[in-house]
This record gives sequence, structure tokens and C-alpha cells, in this order.
Amino acid sequence: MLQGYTPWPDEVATKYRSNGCWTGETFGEVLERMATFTPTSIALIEGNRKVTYEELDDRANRLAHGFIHLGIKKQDRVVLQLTNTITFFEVCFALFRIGALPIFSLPLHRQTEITYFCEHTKAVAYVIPDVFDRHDYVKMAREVKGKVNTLQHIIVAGDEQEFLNVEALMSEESVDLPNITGSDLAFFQLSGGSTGLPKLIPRTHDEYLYSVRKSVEICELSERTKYLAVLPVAHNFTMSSPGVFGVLYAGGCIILSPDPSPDTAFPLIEKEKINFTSLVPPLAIIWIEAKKTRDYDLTSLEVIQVGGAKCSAEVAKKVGPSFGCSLQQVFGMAEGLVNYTRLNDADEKNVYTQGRPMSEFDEIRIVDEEDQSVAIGDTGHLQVRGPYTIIAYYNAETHNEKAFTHDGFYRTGDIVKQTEDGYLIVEGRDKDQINRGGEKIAAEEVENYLLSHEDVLDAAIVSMPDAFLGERSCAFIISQNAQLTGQALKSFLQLKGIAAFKIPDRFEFVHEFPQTPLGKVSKKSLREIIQDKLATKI
Ligand code: J2J
Repeated sequence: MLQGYTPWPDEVATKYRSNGCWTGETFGEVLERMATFTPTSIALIEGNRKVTYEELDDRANRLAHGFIHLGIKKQDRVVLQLTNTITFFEVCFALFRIGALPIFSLPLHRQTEITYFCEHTKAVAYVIPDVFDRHDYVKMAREVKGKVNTLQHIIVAGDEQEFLNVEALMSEESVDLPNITGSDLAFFQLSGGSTGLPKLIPRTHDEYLYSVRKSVEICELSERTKYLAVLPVAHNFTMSSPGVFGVLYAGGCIILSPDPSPDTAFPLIEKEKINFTSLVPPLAIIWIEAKKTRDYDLTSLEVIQVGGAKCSAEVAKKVGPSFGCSLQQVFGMAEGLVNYTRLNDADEKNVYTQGRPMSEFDEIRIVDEEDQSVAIGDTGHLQVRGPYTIIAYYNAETHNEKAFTHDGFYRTGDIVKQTEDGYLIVEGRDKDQINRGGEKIAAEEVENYLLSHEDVLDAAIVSMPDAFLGERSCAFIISQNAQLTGQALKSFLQLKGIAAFKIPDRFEFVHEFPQTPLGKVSKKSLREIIQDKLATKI
């Protein structure tokens, strides 16, 4: 058993097996099955390159053999930071086949985050593109490798320089692959987080495949699905709700978009006759606007999902009419629970709610400050337990005590209310997080980076409302250096190497922070201060 991983209690596992949620199948087996049933169907399209199910299966196998030759073993951790490419899938399924555990980092993560993922998991390998979006990942990997002594292999898709090339690792020489079962760990997802450093979410084949299978059913994916992946495939939404894994499970075709802009995505929709895609709310706004002035045939679109952050009713109302398709709201989390509006729901549901839990085995509770259930229709804190919601983060004992209840419910940190017929409406959040158009920022993480600046005495980050992104971040700073500027702090954070979306949008220099009656920093008051300033345009 991997140290730091809390396995499912036996009685819970037995329950989810006997009620049919967990089938024992693994991701490696799913691909093998699809390669047998639909060998010549196209699984993936990236630019002019197309890969069939049989080819994907074969290349994942050859890479699995290559990884074994390299010495990567079952349960070894591998930080995977690939973009929306076919290679992502080859590496991913190769790792699944040998039971090594990918940590799905995002393309925007930089050396501070990657170093942490590698150190925290004692990763043996790190897989990267050479250059993407003008960022040199090889250079970054060199720096990370210099700091992390467990890291043995840097594997590059593209110009590998002194490191290893993915393509060259593909091996014809067959070796025995380890036995992988449904209850084995499959990978780690990243939590949006609220405290300290990002938390890692361990997922088994059983639980994740259940969420994929259920999502496929609800979203009605089939071999005729043509899914455009515009958001990063490594994110839980794009990966499994129903996402790219859902498409592969259903035998459909994934079209990989290198970026989410309408100028890239619209021509792909026209050319490949895309019928399903997933967006975050700000992207939906951009697409709606762009549609007015661009003349592409987008009539193949059947469903546009919007999730990751609250979709305002004004935007939600426009999606269907703008694209002549259905809107599906998705309210999910990498920790588990996913809610969908259903494809045959009335407009009112699609526009005003964030959907309802996907599984009849999802147990949700909406509670007050004392963990007591509130009446239906009242607002409260959302807690959840179920067949695909984790019961503990990896290696985070102290945090787990707070994040989960004694009876195994996950405290989502979301404030919601429920309609009579079980639909959820997201009203807010009690976690110390900023949701910047779907990208999550853990306030404390960024505060700690700021506190490492010699002139910063204290830092507090809060959200400020934004018409486009929903929220942006504002850092309140206490410093004795009157010369210190927001720009200097931005450059400091950039140099430190953190994802760009975490860099505060605005800095406010103050002499003290407002306090709560208990003497803690009152983030509520800080939010009010910045809201007032924005309202008066200071
Ligand atoms: C309001 N808040 C939302 C929504 C997520 C599917 C879809 C999204 C995610 C995701 C995901 C929201 N309205 N529609 O993993 O499988 C906020 C909530 C939630 C947090 C989780 C999936 N959809 N949110 O966004 O782990 O605060 O997952 O707890 O990144 O995003 O963020 P994340």
C-alpha cells in the first residue's frame, strides 16, 4: 500500500461492489476492450494526425514496455504535464498499464508547483512538452531535476535535448506487465485547494471509471460522439465529466484543440462536425460574442457544457439560442461529486440550476455551521459521500481532519441550496479560494509566496467581482517599504515560478487588516473594501 494513501474501508468497498458501482475493470482494460470492438474507429485527432483505437492501444502498450525497461514500476509516481495532444493519452494509458501513477498537473504550472508535486510524491519521472505557448518546459525541468533527488527521468514530447524522448521509448520488445486491478490506485488529480500547498486527490480505477460510466450514460455519449477538448484534458472536468475518458469509454472521437479561442475552435467544429464540448463560463461568453461575427458552420453542435464556475443566468440563456444546441450545466469537483442538468430538462432548470448529482448513490447533506441539516430550499454548506468521492487527500493527515466529517463526508466548501426536486443552486463558498473563471486559487498558497518577499509583512488575498471572469483576485499587503509596488510583487511571483492565473490581479497596500471578533483577518471586510472601491472606480 502506498504510504500516505488512505484506502477505502472494506465494508464501503464491498457495498459499492455489490451495488454494481465498482466493476473491477481498469483503464488499461477499457482501452483494450475498445481496441477489440472498434479497432479502426478514430479515437483521437490532433491537427492532421489521426489515431485509431487499435493504434492507441498498441502505442500505449509499446510505451508501457519502454517505461518498464526504464525501470518505472507499479505505484511509482510520474508528474505528467502534457498539453492537449495525442501523446498525453499514449503516456497516460502506458502508465495505467504498468500501474505507475500519473499526477495530472496543468500546462500553466511552473517550477514552484512542479517541484512541490515531485517532492511531495517522491516522483521518479516528469513528462513534458518541449515548448508550449512560448514556455520552455525543458529548461524548467532542468531546474526541477536539480532540486528533487528522487526524480530520475525527464521524458519529453519533442526536442528532448539531454533528456529522454517519448517516441524513442516505444519498445517492440515485449515484457510482462504487472497485474492491475480495479481497486488499485490509478492516478492523482489536483485539488483547487484553499489552504497551504495544493492537495493531491488519489483515485482508483474502480471509483473513477464509475464516474466516467455514469457520466457517459447521463450525457448520452456514443460512438457517434465527436468531442472537442478545448480546456486542458488534465483537468477533472475535461477528463471525466464525461470528458475525454468518457468519449473513449463510449467509442467516440476526441478532437484536440491546442487552445480554446473561437478562431481555433470554430474551424475545428466545422471541419470535424463536433457535436459535444465543454467550456468554463468566461469562454462561453467569448464564444457567444465571437459567433456573432464569424461565419463558420457550427450546426453540428448538440451539447455545450458549462461548468467549473457559476454560469450566470444571463449567459446560460444565450448558449442554446446562440449555437442552436442544448446547454448542460456541470457543477463538479476533482474530489468527486459531479452534478449535471439532464439533456431533457426544461430550460428553467438548465438556466437557473447547476444540476443534480449524477448517481443515485451520491449522499448529499446541506448543513449549517453546526453541521445540522437545513430545510429544503435553505442555503447551507454542501457535504457529500459516495462511490466516487474521496475519503481523504493523499499524505495530508491534518488537513483531512478538517476536510472530512467523522462519518466520511467531504466538506466541499460550497454554499448551495437545493430545490424540491433535488437540483442544486450554487450560492457561494466558505472555502478560502478564488474561482477565477474556473481556475482555482488557494488564497493561503499565494499569501505564503508573497510572505517570502522580504518587504511583505503580511498578505491577505480575496476575490473581487468581475463581469467577465466572475471573480478576480486582490492582494492586500502590509509593508513598511513605501516604495513597494504591485508590479514589483507581480514580477517577484513570476520569477518565483508559479502559474500565471495565481498572480493577483490587483494589489492594495494598507497599514492593517480589519479583524473578526476573534482577532482573525476579516476577509469578508476586505472583500467589502475592494467591492466599494470598484463601485466608486478608485
Ligand atoms: C459554481 N461553482 C462551480 C459550477 C465547479 C466538472 C465540472 C467542474 C469541475 C471543477 C469538475 C461549478 N458552478 N457549475 O471537477 O468534474 C466550483 C465549486 C467546486 C469547485 C471544484 C468536474 N463547477 N464549481 O471545477 O476541482 O466551488 O472542479 O467545489 O477545479 O469549483 O473545482 P475543480
